[in-house]
Amino acid sequence: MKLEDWLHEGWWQWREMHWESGTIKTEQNCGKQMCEMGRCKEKSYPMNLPSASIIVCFYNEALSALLRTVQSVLNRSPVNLLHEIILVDDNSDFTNLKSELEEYIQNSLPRKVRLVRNSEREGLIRGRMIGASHATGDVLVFLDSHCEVNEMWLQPLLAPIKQDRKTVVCPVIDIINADTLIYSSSPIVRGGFNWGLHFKWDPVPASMLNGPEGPTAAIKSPTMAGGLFAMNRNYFNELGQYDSGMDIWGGENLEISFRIWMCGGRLEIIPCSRVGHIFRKRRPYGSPGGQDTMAHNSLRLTHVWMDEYKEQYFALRPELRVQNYGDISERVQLRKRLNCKSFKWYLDNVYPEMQVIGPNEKARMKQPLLVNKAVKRPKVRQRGRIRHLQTSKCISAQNHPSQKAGIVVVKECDLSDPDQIWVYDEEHELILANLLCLDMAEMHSSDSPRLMKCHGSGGSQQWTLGKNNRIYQVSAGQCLQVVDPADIKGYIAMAICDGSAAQQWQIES
Ligand code: UD2
Ligand code: MN
Repeated sequence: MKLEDWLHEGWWQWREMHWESGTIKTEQNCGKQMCEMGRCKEKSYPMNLPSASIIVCFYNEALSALLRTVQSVLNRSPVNLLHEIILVDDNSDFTNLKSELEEYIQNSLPRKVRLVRNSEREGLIRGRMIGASHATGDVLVFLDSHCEVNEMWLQPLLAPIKQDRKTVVCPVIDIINADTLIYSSSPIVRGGFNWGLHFKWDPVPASMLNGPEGPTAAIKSPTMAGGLFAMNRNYFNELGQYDSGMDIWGGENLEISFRIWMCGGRLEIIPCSRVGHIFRKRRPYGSPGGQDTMAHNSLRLTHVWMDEYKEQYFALRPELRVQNYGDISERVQLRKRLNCKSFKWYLDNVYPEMQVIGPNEKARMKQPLLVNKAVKRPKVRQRGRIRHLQTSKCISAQNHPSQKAGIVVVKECDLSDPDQIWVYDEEHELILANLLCLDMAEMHSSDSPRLMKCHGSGGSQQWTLGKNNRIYQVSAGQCLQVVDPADIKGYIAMAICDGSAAQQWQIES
């Protein structure tokens, strides 16, 4: 498929998904606000926007994916705004990333594209800092090395930064399928996290989509996914770049998100800027010593930024209380010097949806919204068995539906068994046997969904039943699927939506 076909397919699919995500009330066939997304094309931007330095750090990336990233930026960014593209090779050992890449840049790409090589593996965090230190444009735009930027992607990112240098912006991250490399669009969601310090997607509060600009308005986001964002270069430096004590992969995205909000900036997702990213099923590389860098990096950010709320993390990861995380004094100094607000302030003002239970429960004012929700049960939309079309089996509790944290599996449908009856309600919850809610486990997105007490605040318990008979998990951005239709254990997991038979379900009332 040609680049242009991907693009158009992206726009259409995205409209459909937006419809389906259910965050928007629809009118007539197309849904007033969804149709209004076409208004992105009508938006105009100032001529004299700041110039952009694109930073792409890579380690053992497929040459084709790296070039798709670079080429799409060259093709789809106005020349006057594209100051340079800086590629940082994080000491890859793929042979075609050596002289072949150098020759390609030399012979086939404009001088704006530069290559910096790390003589040792630094990881993506220090790698980006190295890239940024070579940059001379007004704004830094970070991209992963397996992206395709869409048409008109850059101006919508630069305009809000021109208006306010302390605004940090992210495009909507569309999906490039890891097997077919086809580009398709994502619904509009925003960034959150859980107490395991994993990033997650949250639905956007309807009030944010209902302003005069409709769904094309910038959306305040508590966190960023990490890979794709734009930030004024001087502001990046003033705000302390990244924590250079963080290794290889993980955690830096929450760290910079907390830091931006707590130290006087703001973070937004810009619905009119769209960049595709290849979401891989697993990370194709490890860390040099095999260490869990996500835990190391999360520990550092916990100790610097989370105040007493670090107890939330340790309640889930007690073994990390005693783990060494290196010297953080410089980052603690930075927080003082920038006069940053408390983590409690962040939770109360930027992420009030975050639930605090256990250690810090009393310290924090309960959100009245959540209290109300718990009292009133939402209306039932559908009631019945959920059948997996391919195997003709039904979603059931692995053990008993009253067992908290028990997983669900598919079993033979039993029409006389009330324990296989689900309720789908107007809050998008799926409740089994009138007892517990289907919930995406807090810890790892690859875990099976579980039955948990209904909390009434969406997120991990919010599901939509949509096109291709799929069951879509809004915060994970993934679909429910049977792991192996031939396996009698009937395990269910979350996976990237691909419309396959393993992901098709039906509620039978
Ligand atoms: C997400 C982010 C990623 C980063 C990560 C947390 C998106 C789309 N991606 O994971 O940018 O914030 O969360 O840390 O939001 N790389 C190196 N050296 C290394 C390892 C990785 O240069 O030692 C490069 C890699 O080639 C890629 C980038 O860093 O270009 C991000 O790595 P990833 O794609 O494996 O991360 P991803 O998308 O799973
Ligand atoms: Mn990536």
